[in-house]
Amino acid sequence: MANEKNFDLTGKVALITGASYGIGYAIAKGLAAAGATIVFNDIKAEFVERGLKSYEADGIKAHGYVCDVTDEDAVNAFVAQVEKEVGVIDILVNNAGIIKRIPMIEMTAAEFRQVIDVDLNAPFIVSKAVIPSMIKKGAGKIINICSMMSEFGRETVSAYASAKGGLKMLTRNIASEYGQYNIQCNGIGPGYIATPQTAPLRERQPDGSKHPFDSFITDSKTPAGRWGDPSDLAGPAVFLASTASDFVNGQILYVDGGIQAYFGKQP
Ligand code: NAP
Ligand code: GCO
Repeated sequence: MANEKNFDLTGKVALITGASYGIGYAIAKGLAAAGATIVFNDIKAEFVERGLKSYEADGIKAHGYVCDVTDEDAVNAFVAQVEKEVGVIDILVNNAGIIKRIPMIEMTAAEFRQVIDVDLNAPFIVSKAVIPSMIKKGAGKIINICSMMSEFGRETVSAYASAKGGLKMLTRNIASEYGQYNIQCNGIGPGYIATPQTAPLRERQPDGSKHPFDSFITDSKTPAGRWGDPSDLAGPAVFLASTASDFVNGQILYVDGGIQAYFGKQP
């Protein structure tokens, strides 16, 4: 049936930013399994190469490019190149991100700006670059990778929380402004996921015991009692990339093992 809504992404081109490993890679793998053609970028050539090898090993023919998502001219040239070499981007996942864990009064304005640049300005830049072709095509899906910090604060992450809170509102605004063109923009808010970004929070202590933050996440904050695996994000991403979610717009889907629902382990 022509109007049937489903999870099939056959024939769709998906760009996942910063997807040579980590959450982006797992989301790309999920989208590929649903039929999408995968395009990804990374800021460093060596990581694009490494990513291409991983995709190949997983039986996925991905297209990898070097591009810094904070550089507007580079992003515009990159999107034009993808449209020419692979096709119009049907699905954009704004995944590339950084974090700096520094107490706010010790953080420089330059460090704060750098986080805002990658985690908030870049999703604006990349979305802006793909939306015109989505409008022409009459459909498009944008998924912004938000965070627990889109809702909560915590010590040392002022820049990250400001950026991810802003990204939630950029998500709602893209939905509001471009929903009329059949473009859906939603967010995924991962809980604490085991990737290189969070590795410092799971480092073993000199005496071999668990990092206190690791215990905090598994024993006090997450009803599931574990860290998330990047693969936990694949299904939600397929949903938000597919026609199954055509009437879902401007939402943040928290994939967090229950953190957002929970007051914390009672003493
Ligand atoms: P990660 O392991 O650090 O991977 C981030 C990726 O983004 C890397 O491939 C990195 O490339 C790339 N990147 C950084 N700056 C870039 C730039 N300017 N241009 C292009 N690529 C760039 O992080 P992750 O844990 O997979 O996180 C992915 C996303 O999910 C981020 O937005 C993060 O904030 C968000 N998130 C993570 C968690 C978690 O618990 N892990 C939870 C919630 C949200 P290089 O390696 O070359 O620097
Ligand atoms: C932190 C984390 C964050 C989280 C994530 C939660 O220091 O609080 O590293 O990056 O992992 O964003 O959703």
